[in-house]
Amino acid sequence: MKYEELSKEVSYALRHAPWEYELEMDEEGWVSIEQLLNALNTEGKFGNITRNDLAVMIDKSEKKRHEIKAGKIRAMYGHSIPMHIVKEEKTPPNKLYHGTARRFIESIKKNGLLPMSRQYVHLSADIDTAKKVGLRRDKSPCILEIDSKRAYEDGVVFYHGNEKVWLADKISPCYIREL
Ligand code: HQG
Repeated sequence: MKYEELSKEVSYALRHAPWEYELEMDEEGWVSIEQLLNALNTEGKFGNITRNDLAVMIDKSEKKRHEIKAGKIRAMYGHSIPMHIVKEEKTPPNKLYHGTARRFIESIKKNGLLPMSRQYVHLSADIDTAKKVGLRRDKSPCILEIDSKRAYEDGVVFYHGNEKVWLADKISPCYIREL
């Protein structure tokens, strides 16, 4: 089983295009595993996938992107679908980080961090994770430090993605420092 490819397709379905797979998604992003398996197995690209394959896919992944509960599966972050996905509000750690490309810095310093094509701004719990995120777009990425404690005290809402990923609606330039 090609778990990495499967994970990419599941992310695509759950983050960006549930309608292409005829999935009914609730407001927290959960869909029925049965519906997802039906769609994937009708497509047939991965052979006959089982519930266990999805569990192994999650287990083998280097990032915790999906979770399974009570016959349902969801993406933990990354959504771009029009329907708003409700995330759990949570007190952030004092500092969070964001890795990005050098070419975006001028705009970020002026406009702050914006969700762009996703529903939330994605922040990293540590510098190493932020660096990996930034490397997707630039071989020498910039790391931004977010004063999440002060932002939170000022009323900015943070949401939990997974143990490494935090979400926010928008981060104003006054909370951002380039490392
Ligand atoms: C940038 C991956 C100009 C922002 C990762 C980023 C993450 C601005 C890009 C998750 C801007 C959006 C999300 C502004 C933000 N002006 N550029 N005002 N505000 N940007 O992919 O955070 O592997 O939507 O810096 O690891 O890179 O898929 O967000 O470069 O956790 O599981 O606009 O996706 O996870 O890019 O990545 P993205 P991201 P997975």
